[in-house]
Amino acid sequence: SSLRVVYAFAREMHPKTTDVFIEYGTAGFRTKANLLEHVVYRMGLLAVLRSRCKNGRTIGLMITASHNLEPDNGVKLIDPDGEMLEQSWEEIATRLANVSDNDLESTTGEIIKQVNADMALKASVYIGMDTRYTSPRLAAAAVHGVIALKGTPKEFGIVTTPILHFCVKCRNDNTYGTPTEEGYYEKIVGAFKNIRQKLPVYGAYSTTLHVDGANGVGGKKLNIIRKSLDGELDLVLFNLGGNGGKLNLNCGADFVKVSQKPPVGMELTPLQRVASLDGDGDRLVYFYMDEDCKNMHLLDGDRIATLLASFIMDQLKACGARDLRIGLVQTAYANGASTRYITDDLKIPVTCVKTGVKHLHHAALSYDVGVYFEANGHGTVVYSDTAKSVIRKIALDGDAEERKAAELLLNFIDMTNETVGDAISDLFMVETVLCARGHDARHWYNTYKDLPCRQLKVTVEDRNAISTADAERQCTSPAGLQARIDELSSAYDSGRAFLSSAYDSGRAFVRPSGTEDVVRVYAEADSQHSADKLAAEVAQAVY
Ligand code: 16G
Ligand code: ZN
Repeated sequence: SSLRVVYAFAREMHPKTTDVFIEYGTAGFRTKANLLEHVVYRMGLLAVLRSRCKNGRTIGLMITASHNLEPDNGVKLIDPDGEMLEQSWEEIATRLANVSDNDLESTTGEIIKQVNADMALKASVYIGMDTRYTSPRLAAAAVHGVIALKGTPKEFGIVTTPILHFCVKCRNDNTYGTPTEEGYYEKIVGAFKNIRQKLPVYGAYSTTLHVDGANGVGGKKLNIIRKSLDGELDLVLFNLGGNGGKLNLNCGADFVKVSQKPPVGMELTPLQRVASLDGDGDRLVYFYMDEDCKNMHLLDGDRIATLLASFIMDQLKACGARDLRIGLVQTAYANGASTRYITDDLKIPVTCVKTGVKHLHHAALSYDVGVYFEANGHGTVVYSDTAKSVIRKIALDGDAEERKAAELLLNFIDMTNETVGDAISDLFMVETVLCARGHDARHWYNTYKDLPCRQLKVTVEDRNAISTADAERQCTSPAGLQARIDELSSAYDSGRAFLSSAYDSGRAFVRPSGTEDVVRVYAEADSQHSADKLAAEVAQAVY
């Protein structure tokens, strides 16, 4: 049959050259780029099957390894509404990626039966890639995979991961926008400019923003956007990939968050607000240097979440939409001080879920307005249909003040990439809130004080010997480990006197990484010394 030819072609063009087992993890497949060609080809095949299972709706395929260094690469699939691939398909993806070339044909046949894909249907796959030098070759392998099963590929070239998510969503739901990079700018940047034209610049807010582009795709896109901002925001861009700057190397959101150091390749100015993106533009953190440029103050995902949630809540009050339920979603990595601030001061309910964007996104959908962020800077806001229609109605029938707040909210919603965390969209949201409040980075930083914390990683024989429950806050195996963690933690002070719950010891947890062969340890206490010590003790207990 013609499929025979397809599989023979795969063997020739994208042969499996390694026996190393590879798994579709929290963020798709990710490893050294030279081990990925057959995997990406097969994901091209799988994307076609997924599209057919979704009645021919468009599926996304993104080539990126996000914040990893240049030699790595990866691939992940995007479902029709712009969300991550449904979990039950991760196993299928893993199976297809690991079969031998000889078994590829029969395994594909079995999968077609298993998922009940109607091979007579059309299939459409949107393909994007980041700036890595290995990406074009992998994107070509994806295209071959899609064509092999008679799907229609459309290549977007170099785009941020969130731009591709946005385009997939728009292609399947044309009320969301136009499925092109230009359509994305039109909607997101257009909404930002609409708001800013109505907001006076006042107080401590300055329109100058420095940006660390991580030498990746996000900075490049901001450079395109910069020219159309009409002075509403003065972007000064660094780490755009020129001058020998290496992707994510000592720069970018992950480096800044984990090392708590400013990125290389930037001119550091005292008190200047800086936004740091990751390599594929789906994470954002801010920071500023103190007066003498010695200490860095980090404004991470927890800070962005609290800033956005408090602002949106104020606007909901101002437009009289009191029945809409706003909620915030975090993971165990959220700083305890942020959780305390949200529950006790903002009085917004918080849900804690497992690490990984899909878990946060899913939990956020249960609110009318769901704000979700990982501490590492990945997050966004999602709005229910009810929320959107209530706000639209107020924008028409409210009194003058209510209409004004509702109109601002409608623009704010348009500025949001609701499909996934998006550094560019988040950056415009943060700038809107700071401008509306006349605040600089110091005001923002002083809303609450972070608890000292420490992260460590431990290499063990088998990281999967560790299992967790309660959103990774409890360790259920090996036996006795949780009791030991409790015992160690209770020797420290929390430093965070909750109004709502009487938490008074230090806090620590362990979990197996979903992206590296390590166990991660997190500890938090009332001083840096205590946090460091607790983390070291827990790491010892794991080892
Ligand atoms: C992936 C996840 C990210 C998570 C990280 C944790 C997505 C798109 N990305 O990068 O959300 O924070 O993994 O890594 O889900 P870890 O399991 O190695 O700690
Ligand atoms: Zn990323």
